[in-house]
Amino acid sequence: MRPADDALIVIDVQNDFCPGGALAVAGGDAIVPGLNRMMADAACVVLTQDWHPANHASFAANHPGAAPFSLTEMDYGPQVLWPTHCVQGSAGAAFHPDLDVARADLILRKGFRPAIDSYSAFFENDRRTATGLHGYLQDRGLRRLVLAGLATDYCVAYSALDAARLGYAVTVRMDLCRAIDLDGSLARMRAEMQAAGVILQE
Ligand code: VGL
Ligand code: ZN
Repeated sequence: MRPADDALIVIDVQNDFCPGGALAVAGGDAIVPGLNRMMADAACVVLTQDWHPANHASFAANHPGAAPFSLTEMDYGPQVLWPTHCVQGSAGAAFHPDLDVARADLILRKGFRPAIDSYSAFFENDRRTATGLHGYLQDRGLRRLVLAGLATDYCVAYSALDAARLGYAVTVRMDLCRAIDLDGSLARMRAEMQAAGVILQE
């Protein structure tokens, strides 16, 4: 058994991030059996779900002439424009069918405000608008976090960096993550996580 103050945060294991999905991450589905085994032992399990309205500002389709995976400038800084993905209530936004969703204590949805993206499970991309997860974990007295899921270099890394900044002891199970790796993003985010004191468990 894990110590009672450990929480497992499973990031965005949704159909659109798995092979065949709208923003497929190579091997995204391969981590599901390992995640299910980890969840079985965890003192607390939180699942996050990317959950965008159709008019979401992170979708290239909502920026006439913009190509998917190009960069734009938002009020809060640079933002990648993604293929339309994880639209609220769609099949792509559903969890991978083999993920043991019944084991979750909390399902946290993020990215539902049309004008702002939310990679991190803690703060939206302005780094100030809170999702409420910190309050939940604090109320339960959970100080040590294990993170896994999709994608390593976006939602997992941003969550890990925010968690470290908030004072949690953070481990990322790299073997139970898969990356998008856009323009060197994986190497960059690995380095940022290490510099922030996040333990990367290969
Ligand atoms: C994610 C890009 C856009 C992720 C979510 O889950 O890593 N990446 N939305
Ligand atoms: Zn998204």
